[in-house]
Amino acid sequence: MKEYSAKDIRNVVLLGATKSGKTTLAETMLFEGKVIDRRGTIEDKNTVSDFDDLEKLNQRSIYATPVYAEFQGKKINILDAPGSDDFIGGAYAGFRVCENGILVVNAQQGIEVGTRNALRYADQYKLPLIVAVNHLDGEKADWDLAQHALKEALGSKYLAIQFPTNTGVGFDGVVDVLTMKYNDTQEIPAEFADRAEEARQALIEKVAEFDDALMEKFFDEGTLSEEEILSGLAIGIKNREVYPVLCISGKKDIGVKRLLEFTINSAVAPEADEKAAAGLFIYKNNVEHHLGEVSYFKVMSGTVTSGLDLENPETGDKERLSAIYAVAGTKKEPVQALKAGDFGCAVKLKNGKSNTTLSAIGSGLNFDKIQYPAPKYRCAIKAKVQQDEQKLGEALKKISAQDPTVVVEYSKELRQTILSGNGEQHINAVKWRVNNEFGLEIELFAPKVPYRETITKVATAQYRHKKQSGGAGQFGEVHLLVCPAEGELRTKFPIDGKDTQLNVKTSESIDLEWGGKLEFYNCVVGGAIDLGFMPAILKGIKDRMVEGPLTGSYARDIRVYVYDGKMHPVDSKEIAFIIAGRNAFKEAFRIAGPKILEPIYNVEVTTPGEYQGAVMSDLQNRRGILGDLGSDEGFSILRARVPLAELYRYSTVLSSLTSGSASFTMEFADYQPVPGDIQTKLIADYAASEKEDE
Ligand SMILES: Nc1nc2c(ncn2[C@@H]2O[C@H](COP(=O)(O)OP(=O)(O)O)[C@@H](O)[C@H]2O)c(=O)[nH]1
Ligand SMILES: [Mg+2]
Repeated sequence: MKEYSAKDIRNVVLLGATKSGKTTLAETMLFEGKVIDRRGTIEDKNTVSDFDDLEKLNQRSIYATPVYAEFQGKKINILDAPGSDDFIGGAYAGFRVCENGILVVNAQQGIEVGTRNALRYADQYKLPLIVAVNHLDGEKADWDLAQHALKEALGSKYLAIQFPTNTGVGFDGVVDVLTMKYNDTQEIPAEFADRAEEARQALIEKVAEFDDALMEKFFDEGTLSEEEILSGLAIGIKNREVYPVLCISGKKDIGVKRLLEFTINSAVAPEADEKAAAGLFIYKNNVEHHLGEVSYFKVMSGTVTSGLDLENPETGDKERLSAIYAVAGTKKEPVQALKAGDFGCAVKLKNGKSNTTLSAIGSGLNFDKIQYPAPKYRCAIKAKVQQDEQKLGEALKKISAQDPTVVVEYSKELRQTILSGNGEQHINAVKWRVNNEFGLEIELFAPKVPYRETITKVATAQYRHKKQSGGAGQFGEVHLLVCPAEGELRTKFPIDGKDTQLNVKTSESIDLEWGGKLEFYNCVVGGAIDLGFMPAILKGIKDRMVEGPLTGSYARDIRVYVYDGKMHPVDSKEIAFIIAGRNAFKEAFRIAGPKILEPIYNVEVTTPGEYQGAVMSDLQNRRGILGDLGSDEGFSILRARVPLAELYRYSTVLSSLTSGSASFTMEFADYQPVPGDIQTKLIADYAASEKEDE
């Protein structure tokens, strides 16, 4: 392969709804770009792009796969991104490393949810777009309908470059009003001449708007030359003022060559300096048959050559690129050099994980990372057989290093491993990989909720620990009072029926690791307990707060006053006061109006207006408290405070409620008491599970 400079490179990410034909288009582009000499199909499971076992099994893209085409002396790097929100991580890589998007629209479906999502992402990531209306050969292809829907969705950015002369199974003609040719090289048939002329005029008027000089010329002469149209178009595309629309059938290889040519002429080239210090950014990492670990990168700066020594600027680790390749899916061609702006891969790197920079030693170059969306789906995971737990941990670590949208963490509090991802299908894909690639059987289930416990009233309790075992005995007695840790410090309480003034001798306020606090006051008079035993009593209380008396959850926001007790001159030891402190606390807690608190999340749902009612009532059924309602370009934005306990599988439910057209975010807000009936049930469940453990 020849070496390409940035001006001869175009990087595009294919976007669009699932099944709009992105992978098929990539295959045809490869074919037209002479990278392959035979086209595979989704049905035959032999496309260059969907080569992963899981992709073949599902007959759809799950990961972003880079391919390329060489055409008219230029190179187009194409990232075939998955269309569904469950696998959106791959598209995020595309937004980071591609200067352009090609939005594939299915003419049999019109504007789909996935199309709208892609348009939203393009806005968010300021990605210039070219629109390819595909499936024009499909039985149900309807150009008028597709065109109408596109005009509505793209608004003033809509700009027709082509129109089909027929659609459906016999589709075989495209008029191009930029080249003024029919099917690339032929004269436009007479019957379409007027329509072509009209569309060309609209095109010229539109592109004149993008540049003052062109506008002047257009006013003077009433037209623009081919070259001027192209230059205006390039400006409009780059500034995202226009989304040019072209017509294709990826499957029948109609219009694809012209789409490549259009991309070369009009899409944005990477801006990068091949003479600067070398630096590359790894946007994807994968384990592949026969190769091992493959790191896919974009050269961000300078020229990357095989044998080059680089470093990871974050760790200082050195890394030699023993070989580099140009990649088209499974096809990897060794090359000597790749220049700034180009795509490639390397194998078996030590620092080869996704989202890593490797740059010239000492250059300090470190490129912005891909900012993945926060996970939307959480579940607990465990190995079916206990002995596999360690292997499972290693497998998950590998999977999440390749796919950073898979997040794995062990929760000490819940004693569960929590697996999070973009959606239920995403998590199921992880399950499949763990099963098939690592040979482990696993179970996925609802994660426990991190409840908290606290008290609402004042209560006192005392406990005497006494043990006579042969020689030395154990003795400790603690009297204490508990109350909620809120408001001013109170020192006067009714104790045993009389008003008692407590004298605080020493105090300690502890910020608990799990949130909230414990305040501890020593108010013992007359040396009833030695000062030296106070830490033991405190330890006993803290131990009990780790496993709250109601449900075994962390306790928080409690004041404890130790106001009396007893010692024994010989048998009083630390252990005795730990036990006495723990039990006195438990007893007092039990009668102090204990409450279970649950985590509440701020949930924000963005949904097409038509589903607003359904989404709202579903949130209410989840005990959600609705907040203010907003709107944004036809979408409703609903905000609600919802208990975490009610949010398991929410992404799946929301998706089915709205045909996949809504998105949401969730963020921890605070802890609130659970309703009485739920508290009763949680306490009963905990008591039952404790019995089981005995
Ligand atoms: N009739 C027709 N079918 C197509 C076309 N492009 C793709 N398909 C079919 O549509 C389905 C989805 O295609 P695929 O390339 O996997 O879509 P992707 O999900 O966007 O990558 C497959 O069955 C393809 O054979 C096309 O231009 N015309
Ligand atoms: Mg695909």
